[in-house]
Amino acid sequence: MAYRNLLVSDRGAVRTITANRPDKLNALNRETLNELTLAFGQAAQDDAVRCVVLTGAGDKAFVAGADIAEMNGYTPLQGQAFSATGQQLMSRIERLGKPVIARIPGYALGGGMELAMACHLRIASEKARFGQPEINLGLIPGFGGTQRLLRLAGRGAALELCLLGKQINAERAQELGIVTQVVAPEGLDEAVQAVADQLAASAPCAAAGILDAVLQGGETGIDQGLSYETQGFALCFATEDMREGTTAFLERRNPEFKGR
Ligand code: CO8
Repeated sequence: MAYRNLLVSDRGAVRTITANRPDKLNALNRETLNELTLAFGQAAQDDAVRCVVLTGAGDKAFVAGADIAEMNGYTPLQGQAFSATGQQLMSRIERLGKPVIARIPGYALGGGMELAMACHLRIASEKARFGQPEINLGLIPGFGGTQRLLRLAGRGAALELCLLGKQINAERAQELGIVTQVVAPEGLDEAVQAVADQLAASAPCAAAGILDAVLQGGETGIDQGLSYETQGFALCFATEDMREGTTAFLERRNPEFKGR
């Protein structure tokens, strides 16, 4: 499928989706949000895709936020619809059932930081900058930022970043638990590729079970969360991959997971 604002490519079982508006620092307009929703829907349905990398074109930005020029003319109802579309996209990514890595070369601001936080792992260049600057525009985060930042980094960091609207560097973002790994700009692709390859080679049922237990189970009480874990654990016993993983351990060899 051809997109106007995205690039999509496959390398083995790793699909890379790139927001491709570099002249606007990959800002999310309505069309880009809709295309991302379609692209993630396709990635979810394609069994050959085991891991998704989400990034932005160029080395200056991951995504510098929602498109401010487009939002400037919105009515409240359009703002509500835009927020709902964005939140649906973020939930679709978070609940994809396959690991999603955000590759962050530069700015991840506002809706861009929210997009990165909807991914499961975040690998950033030392040059990356993070922030929720919506308050400087008379806005609040509208793509789930208040909730995901709270869960990732706690109430203190969520209030500090959202109320002060300031930017933080990648090192600080890592200290706060927002970023998984920080690397030199020239090492970003190699680092992302290594993690993506590892995830793509893992057992999909196990990866899906972990995502489900942590993300869905984690939003419930401890008993229900543990029940999510038990269900996911039990389901693995129905897979060839679980037999392969345990047999490979006993035979002292590396497992070869087939996604069955
Ligand atoms: N929207 C639209 N255009 C943008 C955006 C954006 N968020 N960010 C950058 N651009 C454009 C600039 O307008 C400029 O375009 P042009 O060349 O046509 O003038 C181009 O990208 C390059 O940007 P700059 O010249 O500003 O580059 P600098 O290196 O000088 O600065 C910054 C880089 C610091 C990243 C700066 O561009 C900036 O501050 N951008 C805005 C960051 C921001 O405030 N993001 C939050 C937006 S609000 C949001 O995301 C809310 C999400 C929830 C929405 C809920 C819906 C209701």
